[in-house]
Amino acid sequence: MSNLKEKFFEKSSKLKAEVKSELKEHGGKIVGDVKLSQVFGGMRGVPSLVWETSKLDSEEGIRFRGLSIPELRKQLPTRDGCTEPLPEALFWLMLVGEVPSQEEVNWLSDEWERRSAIPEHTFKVLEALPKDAHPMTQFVMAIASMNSESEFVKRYAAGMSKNDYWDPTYEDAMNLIAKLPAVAAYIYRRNFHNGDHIKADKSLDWAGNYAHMLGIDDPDFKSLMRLYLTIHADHEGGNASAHTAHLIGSTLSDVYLSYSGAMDSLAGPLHGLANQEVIKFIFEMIEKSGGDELTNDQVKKFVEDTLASGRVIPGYGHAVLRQPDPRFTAQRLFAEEYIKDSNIVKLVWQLFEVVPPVLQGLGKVKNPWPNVDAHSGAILVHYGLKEYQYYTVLFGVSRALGVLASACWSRAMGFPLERPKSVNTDWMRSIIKSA
Ligand code: HAX
Repeated sequence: MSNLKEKFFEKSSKLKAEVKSELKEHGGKIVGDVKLSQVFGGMRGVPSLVWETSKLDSEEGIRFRGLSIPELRKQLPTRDGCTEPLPEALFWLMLVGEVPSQEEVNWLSDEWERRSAIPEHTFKVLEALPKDAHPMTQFVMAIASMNSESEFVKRYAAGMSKNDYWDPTYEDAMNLIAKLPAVAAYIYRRNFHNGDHIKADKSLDWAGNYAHMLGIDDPDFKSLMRLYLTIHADHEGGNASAHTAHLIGSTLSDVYLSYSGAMDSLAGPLHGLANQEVIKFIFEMIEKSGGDELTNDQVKKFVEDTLASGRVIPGYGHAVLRQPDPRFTAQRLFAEEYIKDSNIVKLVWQLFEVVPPVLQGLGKVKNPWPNVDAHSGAILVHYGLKEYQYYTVLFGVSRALGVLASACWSRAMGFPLERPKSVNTDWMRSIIKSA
């Protein structure tokens, strides 16, 4: 057994036993009230999921096993002279709660490379789809098609003890993460580069190799990919994609199917598709305003016109956060350091000045600040990745790290089938009457 798998088994068995005895004694403790507005309001703030890998604070933003994004950038191992953290290191941290050594991270890069082969039929599935099928549709179908490889499915069919569920889930999670960059790069090159595919460079790390297979070998773009795939990896369990994976996984569906479902959720414009919507919005602003060097007044006018037409400002607002998203800030710092002169990046910064007061002025938006999706597109455009329909796939490659580390925890802890109570409007009226 590898060091990582052994550590995970040791830590999860210990926690499972502790939680079992704590729940036996304290399981009846009341943890809060639920308001009618929460029942009708997308369950905001209702504690109902356990997620070990990261925790979101509305003011401070995301922490991965207690570490903020600036702390990750300082503490996680790096490579090839690049100062950005390696996503491998974040996965290790999320899975076992320890910052890995350089040697451990190098082992994980090699391990994922060893597991990265994609079944032939997955390419056939992709080739059967029209070229203009949205990249997220292709990504979802490719991931689902690889469930033929699931160790969990094979061992469940052979008759596996509940106590062993964690083991093939770990194997499936590691295999799926390893395969995602090549699948995602295949979709990009198929759609936007006439199917001119690029072979993996086995000497590279997970993110560096993804950049290489996309066809952008600029070392700064590799650095961006390491940062991008790290900061998008997890955002606790209640966000739509993570929650979808958890719900599907709770039926004992394997991680290929549950992660494919998660990607269906990520593909919505209120969630991960917002990164494509932001850059579309910026391109539209440039076109309508007659250039990419605009005054703040011109930017404001475009923002107000968008709101007046009944649309939201993409990249702004959040269901939990109440401050600028630290993932936005991390990308801004990256752009300040690496990109000296880009009008499109400047427009992102102008929007940051203009949008919050306009949204505050509406008097209903709970968070007027930028979220993760407000910045990413402008940086990608700078490095030549202009095909914004593809952006959510990049997000989806990253999100696997947190969601699949969590899937391992859910299996190891033996979390049950998810089954919340639904109600109807008659119930609502009876509650109002009785109150
Ligand atoms: N522009 C205009 N109006 C906005 C807004 C925005 N960016 N954000 C919120 N509002 C509006 C809502 O539409 C809602 O209006 P109604 O009452 O008329 O329906 C009102 O303000 C209250 O909404 P809220 O409570 O502040 O926000 P929610 O928790 O309901 O929604 C969203 C959170 C992220 C969906 C929302 O802010 C939004 O639509 N933002 C734009 C899309 C976006 O950037 N999504 C990406 C979010 C991050 C993410 O998941 N990335 O993957």
